[in-house]
Amino acid sequence: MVAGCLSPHPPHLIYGENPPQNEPRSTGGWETLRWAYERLRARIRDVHKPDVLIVHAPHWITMVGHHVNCVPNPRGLSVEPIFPHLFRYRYDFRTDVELGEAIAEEASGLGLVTRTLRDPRVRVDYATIGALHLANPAWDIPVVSLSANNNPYFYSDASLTEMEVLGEATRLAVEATGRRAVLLASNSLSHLHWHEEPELPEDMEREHPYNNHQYRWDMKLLEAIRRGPTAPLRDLIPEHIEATASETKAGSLTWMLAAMGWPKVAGDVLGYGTIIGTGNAIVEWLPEGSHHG
Ligand code: 2X7
Ligand code: FE2
Repeated sequence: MVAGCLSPHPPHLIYGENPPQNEPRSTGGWETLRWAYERLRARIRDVHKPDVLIVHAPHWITMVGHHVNCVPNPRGLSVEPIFPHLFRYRYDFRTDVELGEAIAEEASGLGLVTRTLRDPRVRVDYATIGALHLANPAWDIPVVSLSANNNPYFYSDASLTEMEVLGEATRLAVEATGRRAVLLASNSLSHLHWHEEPELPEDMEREHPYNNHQYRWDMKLLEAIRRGPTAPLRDLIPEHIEATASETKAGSLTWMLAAMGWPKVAGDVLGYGTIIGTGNAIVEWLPEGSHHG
């Protein structure tokens, strides 16, 4: 495990960047977040040099258990169902099938209902593609993609304990296979958003926090992240979810920090900004005992 990243996926960030894989064209927008992602990319490419990116994403929803994509070469068109005018993205990437199978096996061994996905016709969701593109637009690093079990949305007080177990399984599998892995938690923070879009989606005059309550809570979480260590986040993440309808409810952030063993380190917040009113932060954590040279 060489790094863990909070790497949110709103389609607006890819739309604003105009990569060749995405059909819609924009005049830009959300630059400060996109520049933060550029710095994260450089660290992944030049410093971490991982063998694999492991992503947990809230819009690959599985109703029963946790699924691991073990399709060797997923390719197709990923469309954002609410913003198809912003995100229609052609993807084509490699899966680290051996590691994916190892994670599924470890997770089953720890008592989680787990399945491997083998059907190449299943379209990859935009939260998986979004985080992966933004972290590594060259797509030259193999991937393992994990689904989000939907139970937390049905049982409001469902704990994030299953994500702790999935994190543990991920760590065991990474260690057993000897991979250099970067983990991507594909979550936005505060998650209330506008219901009307400006005529020009990237009109930044209209972009600001949903309200000061949401913003203050995002800052409370980010201040704790910047302060470190990560252990207090175990309680603060559920409080933040309760206060802001945070997308971390889907468990990606908890999975990632658990996989890193809740390291006694501060997170490096590379950037924060809002997207249709939702809070989004790009954060990097290094494992205990390692630091940027
Ligand atoms: O999925 C998302 C999101 N998490 C936040 C903002 C806008 C769109 O999509
Ligand atoms: Fe989302």
